[in-house]
Amino acid sequence: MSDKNITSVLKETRQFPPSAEFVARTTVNATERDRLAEWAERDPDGFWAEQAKSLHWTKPWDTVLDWSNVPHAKWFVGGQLNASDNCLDRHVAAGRGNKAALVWEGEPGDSRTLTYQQLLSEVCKFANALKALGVEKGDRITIYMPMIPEAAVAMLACARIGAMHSVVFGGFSADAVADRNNDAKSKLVITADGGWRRGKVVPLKANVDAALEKSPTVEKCVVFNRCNTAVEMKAGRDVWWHDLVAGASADCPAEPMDSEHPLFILYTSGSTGKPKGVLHTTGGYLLGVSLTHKWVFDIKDDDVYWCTADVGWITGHSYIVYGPLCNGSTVVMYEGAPNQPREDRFWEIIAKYRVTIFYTAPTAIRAFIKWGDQHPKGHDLSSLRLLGSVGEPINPEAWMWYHNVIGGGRCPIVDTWWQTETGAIMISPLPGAIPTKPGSATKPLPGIAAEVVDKQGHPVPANAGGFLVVKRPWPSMMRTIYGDDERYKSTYWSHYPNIYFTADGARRDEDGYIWVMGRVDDVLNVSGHRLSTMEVESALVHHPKVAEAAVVGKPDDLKGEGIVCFVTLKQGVAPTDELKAELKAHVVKDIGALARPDDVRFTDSLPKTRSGKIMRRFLRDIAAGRQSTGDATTLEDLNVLAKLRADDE
Ligand code: 6R9
Repeated sequence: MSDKNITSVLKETRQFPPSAEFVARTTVNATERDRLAEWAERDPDGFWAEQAKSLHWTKPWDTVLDWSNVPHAKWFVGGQLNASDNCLDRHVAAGRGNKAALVWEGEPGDSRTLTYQQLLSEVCKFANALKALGVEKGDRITIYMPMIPEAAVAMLACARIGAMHSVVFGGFSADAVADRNNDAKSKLVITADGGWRRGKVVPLKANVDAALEKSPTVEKCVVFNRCNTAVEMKAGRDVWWHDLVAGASADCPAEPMDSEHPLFILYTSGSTGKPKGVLHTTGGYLLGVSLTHKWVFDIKDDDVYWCTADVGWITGHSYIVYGPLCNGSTVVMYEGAPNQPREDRFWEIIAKYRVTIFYTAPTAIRAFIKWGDQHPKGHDLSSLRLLGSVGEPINPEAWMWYHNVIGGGRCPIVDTWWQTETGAIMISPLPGAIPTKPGSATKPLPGIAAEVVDKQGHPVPANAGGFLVVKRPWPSMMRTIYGDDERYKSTYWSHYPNIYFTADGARRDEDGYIWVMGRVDDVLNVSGHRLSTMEVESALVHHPKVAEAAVVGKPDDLKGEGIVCFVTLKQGVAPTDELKAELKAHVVKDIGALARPDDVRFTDSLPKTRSGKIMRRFLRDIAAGRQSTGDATTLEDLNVLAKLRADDE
């Protein structure tokens, strides 16, 4: 844990109960919520067993939870199911094949709708194509795609045959793709020539070409033609998606998988070292995402649901693909940027498709506020009935703007707290069951034993700060870090015995509402994306002119946190502005554009403790332009601090 103080300065007293009209239609009202929460507390296994009946199992389970090998949970042991069958075949078999599954809009304005029947047939063809390429159950497949329906098709095709997908966000660099290929020992990469972003084509295939120079385990690469750009196709390795599926049969029965069969790996940043491959398995994950999607979004058959995340993040996995499709919902998917061609693109999409549920991130909301109310006000947003937020704490003022300007004062807001590791939403309002408070994710969902505790693991008194933990296993929890059980144990389970450590600080108010305050480790939250200060430091130190680097976050009105790098140079290297630009570009090449430093500052030395640890607390204060309040008695050389401050002036 870092030295960040967990103190909360938020004092927010406004409350917003759902309207009587919303409550009248809701799936889980206050009474039902209390009943579920009480049941889950009294009899967790019985509660989860009953919920799991909502999935289609080809073989029933024998044991609900096996927690004998802590912290590696096994859920619904002995049961078999297939995620792709649950997301597709089941709805088609129930006569809902003609319902729209994906309503997609490309950035240039092209659009496509795939019904459940059509999506099933695309998935089957592609699954057969993967089999023809030699993909087998248990193989790892990297997916590096733009936001097009084929990204979902590729994921579901893997699930259908039991291959584990590892989706890499399209904004990551070639080096980042190679690292993930190598860690997972991927056999195949699925990509596109490119994808549209802000009117330009992101060269995905060219990045893959560079990555594959350093990815010895990858044998084949499938390329979808999205943008009609010229790409190099390496003979014997690269194949076009359209050639593969042209001859493929649309008949590919979903293979029953054990409940604990791995469904996917998703890499995320931790406080140390390289990104971790968070592993999720089939039964528990699918239950977690479908149940929370149903409860939190109060989903009805006629809803048009839009989550603006990218499938490269967990939010895209759980709330664009698996959760909503498992519930048979109509999902809007958009390829590009929110300000292309103009700043009203999202509102145009909501009006065009009559979106009823809209789920986005605080960083996007802050950008909308900056762009001005005229953009949403120029469109008919009356179809909206529920709004969601995810990725970072939402500032109360951004919440109020979202509520008034986008929600017209009538839509409940679900502020959903969860993580890549938790798989599904953990703390959130059930919109028809609880009054919301701007900035609070309210209470843990029924079945989720989240608490705020002190360093010893004791619950803290009302309004005191503490660490957010989860005291009981839950079905969609991660099972391990791929290939590194030890790191899984030490990262999440070594702070408190048998208790999951989230690395977030929080407080619980006098009504039992939880206010998440952000990370207590060295993980930054830049525009809702997780980045480790260590990763950025490693990238910098990797540059031949850099001796040492310390990276901290600083408050940023739009991005939440900006990246500030304190760099000491090797002897004889001149600290020039050109070098600053070069170092920023170097980080982008190593990790991706999402990690571009906002500020590089050269310094002769970094503030350290006597044992040589960099004192980030001071650097954070300097980066934010604050006076340090903390204790500097352990600082090795107080002059360093004075000098860094002087440099700042
Ligand atoms: C889903 C997702 C997880 C971290 C998490 C926390 C922050 C996410 C939040 C929130 C406050 C919310 N976070 N949702 N903080 N309120 N509603 O974002 O997963 O990318 O793994 O990030 O994001 O700090 O620990 P992931």
